[in-house]
Amino acid sequence: MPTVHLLDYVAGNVRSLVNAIEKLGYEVDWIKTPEDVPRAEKLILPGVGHFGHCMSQLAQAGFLPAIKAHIESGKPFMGICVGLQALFEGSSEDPEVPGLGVIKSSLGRFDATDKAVPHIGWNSANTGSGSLYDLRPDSKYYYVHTYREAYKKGELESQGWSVATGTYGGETFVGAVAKGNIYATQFHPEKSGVAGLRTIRAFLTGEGAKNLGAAAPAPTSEFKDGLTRRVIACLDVRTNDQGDLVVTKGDQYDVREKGDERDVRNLGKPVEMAKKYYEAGADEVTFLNITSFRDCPLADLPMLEILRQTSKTVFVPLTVGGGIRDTVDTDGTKVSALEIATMYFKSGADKVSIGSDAVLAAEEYYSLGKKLFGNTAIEQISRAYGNQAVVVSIDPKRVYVPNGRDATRHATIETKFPGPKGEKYCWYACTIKGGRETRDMDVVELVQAVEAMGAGEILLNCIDKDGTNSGFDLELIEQVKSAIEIPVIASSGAGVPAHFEEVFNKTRTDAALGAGMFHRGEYTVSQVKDYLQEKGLVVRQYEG
Ligand code: 1PR
Repeated sequence: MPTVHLLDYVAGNVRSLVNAIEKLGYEVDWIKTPEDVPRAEKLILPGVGHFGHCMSQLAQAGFLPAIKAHIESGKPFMGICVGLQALFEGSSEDPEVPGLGVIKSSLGRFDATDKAVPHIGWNSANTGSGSLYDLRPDSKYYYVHTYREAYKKGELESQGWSVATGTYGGETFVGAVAKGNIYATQFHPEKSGVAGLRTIRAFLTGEGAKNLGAAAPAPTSEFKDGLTRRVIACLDVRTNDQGDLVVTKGDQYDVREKGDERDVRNLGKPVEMAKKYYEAGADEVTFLNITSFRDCPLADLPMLEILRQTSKTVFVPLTVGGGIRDTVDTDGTKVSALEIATMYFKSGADKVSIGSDAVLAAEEYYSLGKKLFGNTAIEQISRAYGNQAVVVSIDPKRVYVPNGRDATRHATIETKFPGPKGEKYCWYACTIKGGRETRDMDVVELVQAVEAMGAGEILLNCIDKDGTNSGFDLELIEQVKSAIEIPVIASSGAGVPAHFEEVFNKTRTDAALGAGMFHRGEYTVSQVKDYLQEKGLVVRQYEG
């Protein structure tokens, strides 16, 4: 098997990259010291998280001269995400720390006044008329980043670089660069489905370098630039009464059948269903271990195995949630939330989702006068793996009040759907333990606290809407979107493709998630995508 060398400097969750490389028939060999770098023929520098942190780690371990020497020797080099950013002179994310300076320019932050930041999702990498490592105009690639190289026509080209760009809001940014044997992508090719595997292959085989600048394929009439509307499939997973790990789905969080037996609703096997959704075009797959608060997560090996198996065949981002908090193992050993998250990342997760623990952490945050001490699960995991790796999953419930602000200290909205006694106002109370316990905290308080702690994204469920097939709670989504900068995934209530169109057109949500309608086979993800496309929204279609 041909070998590719991956630089190991504790860059985080690189399992997906290894899986993608192996899928393409290559073997991964790790470079663990600077002295090992010269033996690499093809070297990949993966990177997630913070620019300054990555560069300092590389510098402290003495890697920088060895990487520069590899690049200067003309041997194949690929940088991914922060691995691309490392090629620049610096980044405003950490102005004190220099980059490699191979590209004479510096990165800045996306402007958040007109859009969610970080930029998360599937966007283009337009190469213009010239070929660039088999990037295609009709393909979309998975990005997740806060800092970017703003594209200024001709600037990098005058230094000999070929450039692919994406657009986000009003900004055009650099999505990939190449010069001879040097190739770097701001997006994650290992998480970009077939299109991503194709560009990694172009690097590995050397075809990309050989064809650089040749005529590129022209876009088809379907081509639409910019970020797509993300459609996510969610699998609630739990052990049923027979001890099997199954995909289930509740109605307002009740996952038991209605008959006398009250069996846990069994809708299929997690690994098979995830693959099916990937092949139908799901932009991400989320697994929620919905009874984690009862079990010890360390004993929960089947969930880790689900991730290991899924990540070998599903090349889009995988999120896992349930039980991510400081805990005590069955043998009495203390295990931190960070250690549990690490186990999930090593098994193939790209993001972890935190539910109950986020609410408790937010309560503490307010009780201590909005001070951060760096010790919550959100802070620890986002510090180690980057904000983009931490999703906070919220299970809110409507609380109706007769007359708005006067009736409660909580953030109320005037609702078009009055309560049982005709109440015209409501607020959304956060719950923990899968909706079993309601806390005196509203969604606005929660999302603002977790954003301050370093959460990168919000998975916004709604207990009132869950499993109802009646559409998303648009009022809730708008209230949350108005309160924060980080992206929001709308969840709960999707029953037909039109509900996805509605949530994208009537709210500013960044993504939308469905569960029951897909599990019951009423609609496929690809039918939802086709519908959105017909209505003029930009989507990514699965490339077989
Ligand atoms: O609190 O950190 O251990 O995490 C537990 C996780 O499990 C949380 O993310 C919580 O949302 C989830 N959870 C707990 N109990 C349930 C339950 O259903 N009994 N499921 C549960 C949450 C909601 C969505 C669902 C959407 C879309 N499920 O994931 O998929 O509502 O459904 P629909 O499209 O069919 O309407 P922790």
